Amino acid sequence: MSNYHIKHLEEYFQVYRKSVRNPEGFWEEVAEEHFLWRKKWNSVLEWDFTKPEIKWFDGAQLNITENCLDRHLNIRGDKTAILFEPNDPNDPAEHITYRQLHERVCRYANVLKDQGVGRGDRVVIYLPMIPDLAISVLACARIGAIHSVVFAGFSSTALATRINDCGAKMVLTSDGSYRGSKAIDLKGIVDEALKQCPDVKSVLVTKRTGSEINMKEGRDQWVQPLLDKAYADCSPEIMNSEDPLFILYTSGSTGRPKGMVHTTGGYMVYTAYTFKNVFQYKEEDIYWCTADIGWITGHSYIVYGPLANGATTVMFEGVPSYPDFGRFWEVVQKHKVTQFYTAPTAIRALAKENLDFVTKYDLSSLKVLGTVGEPINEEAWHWYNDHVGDKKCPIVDTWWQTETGGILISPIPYSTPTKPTYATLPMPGIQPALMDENGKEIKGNQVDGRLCIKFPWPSIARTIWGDHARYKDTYFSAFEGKYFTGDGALRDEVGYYRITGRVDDVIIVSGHNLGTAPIEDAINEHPAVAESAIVGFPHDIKGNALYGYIILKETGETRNRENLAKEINQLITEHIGPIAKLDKIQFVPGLPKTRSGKIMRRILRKIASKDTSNLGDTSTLLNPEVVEQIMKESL
Ligand code: 6R9
Repeated sequence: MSNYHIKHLEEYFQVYRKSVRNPEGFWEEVAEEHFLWRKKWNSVLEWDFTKPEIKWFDGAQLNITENCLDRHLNIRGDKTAILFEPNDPNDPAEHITYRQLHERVCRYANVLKDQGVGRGDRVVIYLPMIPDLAISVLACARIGAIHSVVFAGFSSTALATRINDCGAKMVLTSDGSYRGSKAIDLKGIVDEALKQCPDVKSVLVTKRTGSEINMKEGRDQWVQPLLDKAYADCSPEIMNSEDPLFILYTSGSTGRPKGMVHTTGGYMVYTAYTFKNVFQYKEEDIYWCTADIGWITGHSYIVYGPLANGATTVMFEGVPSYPDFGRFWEVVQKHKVTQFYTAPTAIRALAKENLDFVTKYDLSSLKVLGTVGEPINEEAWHWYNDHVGDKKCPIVDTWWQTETGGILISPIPYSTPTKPTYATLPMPGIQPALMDENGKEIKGNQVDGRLCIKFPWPSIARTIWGDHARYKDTYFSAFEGKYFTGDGALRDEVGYYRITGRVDDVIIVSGHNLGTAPIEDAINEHPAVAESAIVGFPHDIKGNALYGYIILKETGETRNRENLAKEINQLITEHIGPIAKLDKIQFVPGLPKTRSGKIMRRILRKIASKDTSNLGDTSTLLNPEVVEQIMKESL
């Protein structure tokens, strides 16, 4: 029996049991049979969640791009690796074969080397969803540089914070980017950010929109002429299994983003393994994940997982609503997509539109549908199942995180019977536990609690860049000896998991994780603002939207409220990006606080969701009169 490809439920249970009984033996077999190592490991796993320290395949040597590119050249060199579908449907799609991708990555890698980038150096990539994004990611990996992709929708301040946090000396970007009918001045945002980043010595620019931009003498260069001159082969840097592959930032409960560090060997093994099984990937498939490579989903399931399996992975530059709401389905029909992986927020937005946008296309190529990023509501699940999958395609509701590197809980198509809103069963090697508030594990079924993982898996993040104490504090301190996910979950009568949402101060808006603290920090910069608190409230399309409670300084009290609200959202756009704008702003005289001075967000959440019949335990509330007034004036 091969552990690598699960084909039915019985086999899943067998493999799962084996993976839990002997995790090291299990992952060793997978790693040995399916990957190219330059040197074998000394030990499969060393771990200690109290330090915390986790090492997979320690002592092994490899280059992940050899696994994603070189080893495919003889068997599938002329197969499409990346199928690029541009923003404008009238522009031709680009089929980049494995051979071409190999060459382009090598050229890009040589350019980076010429610019003085080497092993262990950090490179920030701020590019839209164009081939150079995937190519430059792989080029970094080729030479052992650590990539840190920053989603190209982030503001200049957010970009600067990330560049400085990881100490990058080089930034890769483009002149501009397309978003539906709009062109965005990306280079302008980079220029603005770099005013705060004195260490950045060089910026390479890909031409995309052809718009006028500034090129700073001695710092900025167009990348194409350099690529044209570069040598088309670049031997891979031989990396250790535990060398960092990339840093990817995620929000936390304080203002500073957390640079999650992923390493090489374990990440490769786990993302490839889960890609194969969760999408039941077969050689002739055309797989499409609509995420941006700026998020973990894009790293693991557009780039590394698919390419490690020799798959054809679609890279889509556009948006679901341009030129109209049929765009996704037009692309599925055009490229005969077999696996389609998207976010609940996109499904909800499309489900709201006329069904003709879906029915007019032939979606019969589809075999598996996936969702990720937030809990999917039942209505959206059924719409996806009925109208996109024609009730024939299993839906994989995949639960995982930036920190986990790969999918941890998900059905396996044609094996696990699906159940709407349930991520169902753990992947092989994943040992979930539900914990109560006192730190005790809740055994048995039909229970709910805080979701932890008891045992390491190969793609768990190893640390937070530059702040191991915070890594320990955030993930390994709440429940001793366990990784705490920050999510709540329930386990039903057959042991299926349903993720109920975050239990911390992170709000997921349209699939983007937003920490409340950085948004509040941005608002509090406004000279008229004394204090603020942000909570989420249910929103039909975005899943959650943001509701801001804002206390004005006395000097601000006389200002026009509408203008103030606009200025506040402007500040948020500048500091974080437009995704973090507040849908509702209520100016309040005070905030509900505990006697120890903590804002009682629970109460604010209830008011924002118009669910005030029972505010729960208010015995520690210091100022009930404020709550009365906030309720009276709520929006
Ligand atoms: C991959 C990704 C992680 C948080 C996670 C959880 C939520 C992700 C989910 C889901 C319910 C799913 N989440 N997938 N909630 N069902 N299938 O999204 O990573 O951006 O780090 O977000 O997203 O709350 O903790 P990331």
